[in-house]
Amino acid sequence: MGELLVYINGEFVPENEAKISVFDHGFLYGDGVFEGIRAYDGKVFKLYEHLDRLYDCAKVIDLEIPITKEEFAEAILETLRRNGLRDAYIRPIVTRGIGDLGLDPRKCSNPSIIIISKPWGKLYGDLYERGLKAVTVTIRRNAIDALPPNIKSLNYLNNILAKIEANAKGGDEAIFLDNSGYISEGSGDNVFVVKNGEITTPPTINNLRGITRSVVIEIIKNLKIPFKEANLGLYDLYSADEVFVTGTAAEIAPVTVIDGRKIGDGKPGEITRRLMDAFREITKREGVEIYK
Ligand code: PXG
Repeated sequence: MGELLVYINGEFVPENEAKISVFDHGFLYGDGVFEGIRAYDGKVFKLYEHLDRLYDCAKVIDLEIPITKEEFAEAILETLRRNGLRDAYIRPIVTRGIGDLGLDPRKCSNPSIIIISKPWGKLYGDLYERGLKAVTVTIRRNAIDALPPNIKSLNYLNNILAKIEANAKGGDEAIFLDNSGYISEGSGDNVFVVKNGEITTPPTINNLRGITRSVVIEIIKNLKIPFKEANLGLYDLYSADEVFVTGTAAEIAPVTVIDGRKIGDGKPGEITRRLMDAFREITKREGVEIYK
């Protein structure tokens, strides 16, 4: 396969020529929104759910995406076709566009639309079998009244600071608390806790409304496993029988150590495994066909 093509504002450009202006406010200020989507075996998983979130996030930052959702979906599918991809990671990005060096978004008249796609396998390699070591981090998740964590914006510095701290502490993933001390989420995934057969995850006021989170909640309900959304604290994390994280990149990943404490017996739990199996089945079965 030759060089992959990147969609930029309606054109397909080879990767090494895929460039954006230094005056784009996405670059200058992290002013824009993005998505991370996966395709499994020729089908894009939850394509319209990701596009709904992208358009909602754009609305929240008062950015009008200049093409329709249907056109965006087609642009994603066409990007995958031109690259001959069946299993892929897809990164749609919409920035405020080119403006001047001031931060006033009214100076930006044309949002930039970019779609990158790559072949991509498992995020955490053999950690799906062994489990992740997670660490809680000192840096708090963006306050909901400062930069709502529900916005999947190009400004990921909060998440990157968490990742830096996790790396320094030898963790595979960071777990954020919010300013009240409640569990928020991972640097790029949502957090679930299993205790006495019941699964709990925090409500989505202090974390991203993960698409994988929604899929996992549906699986939990179909399997008739007791479930609730509730605020969680450090106590609930450390004393859990099982903990796992969910995300497009991570899929479902067991967490077996948090801050040096073994979770349950220190091995990926039974319920987590059942959910991982069910999730794999759904991603095989469902999705928008790329090559019709
Ligand atoms: N929280 C945050 C902060 C995220 O960035 C999730 C939760 C999970 O959401 P989804 O909709 O994916 O279930 C995310 C998503 C990466 C990468 O390269 C990270 C995400 C998505 C795609 C790639 O690490 N995070």
